[in-house]
Amino acid sequence: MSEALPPIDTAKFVAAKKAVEYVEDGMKLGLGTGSTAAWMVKCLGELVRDGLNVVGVPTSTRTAELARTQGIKITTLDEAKWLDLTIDGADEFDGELNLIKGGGGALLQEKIVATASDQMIVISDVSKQVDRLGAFPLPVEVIPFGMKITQALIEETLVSMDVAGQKVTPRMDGQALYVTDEGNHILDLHLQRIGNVRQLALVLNQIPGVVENGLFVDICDKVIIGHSDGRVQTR
Ligand code: ABF
Repeated sequence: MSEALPPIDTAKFVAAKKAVEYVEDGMKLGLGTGSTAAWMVKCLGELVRDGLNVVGVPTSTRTAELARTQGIKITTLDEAKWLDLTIDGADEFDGELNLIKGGGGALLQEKIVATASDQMIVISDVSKQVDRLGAFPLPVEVIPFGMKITQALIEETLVSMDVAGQKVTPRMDGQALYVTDEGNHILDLHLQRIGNVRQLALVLNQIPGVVENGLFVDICDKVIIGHSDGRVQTR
């Protein structure tokens, strides 16, 4: 299957294939969002068609649709109550397994689902591995009401924390503001480099209007890194 794929997809596929080896019969699973997570849902679908019994909680409408087409049973997080394992992609990960997520716009459900899981495995190609988070714009989900004020408060906060870069841009979907599955918008924080990830994650969430930020600190347990030559590393 991987031989016919473009190199980047081979890397994503082999990471996804390795990750589903951690899935056991009877597990309740968090199903991530994005192109890497989509490979995982497809790999999981194959296992389900071979008799594996699992139930999945999708982190977006996109993933829910894909899971359904793969024949994977899905439910809500409230129905599942707690999950054994979440497998998801990321936009960046560092040596301490802190993540930036939300480039795909699903960070809120992704963070709730990952936090409600015994274990979170991130699957990624090697390009997302960084020494320090921040080159990828940090997504922050905000409610539509007073969004410009929320943006100004975020900008002030970044200045006071002396975070590099500090450009904040509303995410667009064509001519319109991007709308998340929860009916919110996303501000992308162009920071270049985040010094204190833990502190920034806490401070951002204290700003009124901010629903959640895309920094995942102390949530990820393992990263499976796929390479375009088919090699897989685990951190
Ligand atoms: C989700 O999908 C997101 O948190 C992240 O933004 C994105 C990664 O997408 P891809 O796997 O397509 O690079 O995991």
